[in-house]
Order: sequence, then structure tokens, then C-alpha cells
Amino acid sequence: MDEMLKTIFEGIVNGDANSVKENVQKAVDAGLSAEDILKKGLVPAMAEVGDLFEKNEFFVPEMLIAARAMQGGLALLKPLLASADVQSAGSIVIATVAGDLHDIGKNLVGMMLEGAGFDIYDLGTDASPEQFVEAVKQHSPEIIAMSALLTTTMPSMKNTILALEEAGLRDQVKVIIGGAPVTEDFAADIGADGFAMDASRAATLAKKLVE
Ligand code: B1M
Repeated sequence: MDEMLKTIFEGIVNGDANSVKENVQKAVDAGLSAEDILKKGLVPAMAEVGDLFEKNEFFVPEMLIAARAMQGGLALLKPLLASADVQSAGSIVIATVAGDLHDIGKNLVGMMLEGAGFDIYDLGTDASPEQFVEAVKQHSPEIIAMSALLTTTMPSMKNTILALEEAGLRDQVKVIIGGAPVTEDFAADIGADGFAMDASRAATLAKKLVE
């Protein structure tokens, strides 16, 4: 691994937010692409944090500190990824569904979608079906993108699709879903238009859906 990416990786795993920000900036200044920093530094580091948690070597506080360190790096990359493409490919309302506070993957998906040229309306986390419906009325997006990281919050994806149907909006918008526990089969079961296993595939899928 490139030395700079390795330092970023270690900064995230160690939860050192200042070092992550400093080294992401150094990597950008040295000419590394934002996408490489993201895919080869930040994303693998969070996967390592997840592994350590699953092996009981990390607990919730360490996860949280690492996640915050990663988000500092993400904030620096966001404008670079978003400015890669200037022409809008359409608009997307994105959020983590009701009851779920995990937003790192959702933010990555949002950034990749921005990088693919979409205008993004981010409702944040814990977004209720009613909030999605309101956002569709307000922004008329081509797509809504839902993220869930907990098995207990996956049903909210179906509830959101039902709420869109009840509001008479389902035909106007494509629905894509993702998140660690979400599968292709689940997407088909709840009547979503697509599933993506990661952020870059979400961007490819979204582009395909608006073609
Ligand atoms: Co939580 N957590 N967490 N957590 N957490 C998981 C998800 C868990 C698998 C850990 C474990 O037990 N092994 C587990 C869920 C178990 C389950 O439901 N089966 C879990 C749990 C149990 C919990 C709590 C309940 C813990 C507690 O309090 N007892 C609690 C719940 C809080 C809540 O939401 N109500 C909780 C809290 C937290 C923190 C706050 C500490 C922190 C979140 C910080 C934040 O997001 N701001 C946290 C973290 C960091 C994790 C892990 C370690 C990492 C998640 C992450 O950010 N991954 C996670 C363990 C793991 O994943 N191994 C875990 C990196 C991120 C880049 O990946 O989000 O999967 P991910 O996104 C990917 C793809 O899934 C996809 O693209 C992304 C990257 O390319 N994707 C989409 C995501 N959304 C998409 C949408 C799309 C398409 C693709 O289309 C629209």
C-alpha cells in the first residue's frame, strides 16, 4: 500500500482525527486522486475497524472514534469528488432509514453519486417514510436511495415504498437500496428498483436507471 494511504488507514484505525485530516490533505496535495484516497485508504480502514469489532478487539467507543476520524477525511474529499462532473445527471434523495444512525456508507454512496453528476438531497439518518414522501414532493427526484445497516431497520425500506405508493408517487421515482445486511433478494421482495452492494456500484446503477 502506498505509504500515504497506509498512514491514512492507520490514522482511522487508531481514531486519530487530526492525523487523518492532515494526511488526507497531504495526499490530495501530492496529486493522489480523491477516488483512490477513498477506495484505497478510507474504505479499507473502516472494513478493518468492522473486523476488529467483530473479533471483540474493538468496542462501540473505538468504532465511534474511528468513524469520526474517517468522516473528517471524507469531508475533505467530498468537494473533490463532487466537482469531478459538472453536468447534473438528475437528482437523488438519499438517507439512512428510520431507526438507523449509521451514515458512513450512506455518505460514501452520496459522494459517489455526486461524483457521477447527480444533485443530492441528503435527509441524513433516521429518515421516516413520511420524510421521504415530503422530499419527493419537494424535489421531484429521479431516484430515492435508502441505506440500512441494521437488520431491525430494513423493514423501514418497505414501509417507505408503501408510503410512496399511498401518496401516489411511486411511479414518479426509482427506488434503490443498499447497506451491509441488504440483499438483491430483499430488494426484489419489497419492490425496489435496484440494489447495490457498494458505493461505486450504486453510482453505476443510478446512472443506468436514469438513462
Ligand atoms: Co454499528 N452495527 N451499531 N455503529 N456498526 C454494525 C452495522 C454491526 C454489523 C456491528 C456488528 O455487530 N458486527 C451491527 C448490526 C448488526 C445487525 O443488525 N445485524 C451494529 C450494531 C448492533 C450497532 C448498535 C445497535 C450497537 C449498540 O449500540 N449496541 C448501534 C445502533 C445505533 C443505531 O443506528 N440506532 C450501532 C452504533 C454504531 C456507531 C454509532 C458506534 C457507529 C456508526 C457511526 C456512523 O455511521 N456515523 C457504528 C459502526 C461504525 C458500525 C460498523 C463497525 C461499521 C459500519 C460502517 O460504517 N462501515 C458496523 C460493522 C460492520 O459493518 N462490519 C456496525 C463502513 C461503511 C463504508 O460500510 O455502511 O456497509 P457500509 O456501506 C457500504 C455498503 O453497505 C454500501 O456502500 C457502502 C460502501 O461502499 N451501502 C449502500 C450502504 N448504504 C447503501 C445504499 C445504497 C447502496 C449501497 O443504495 C441506495
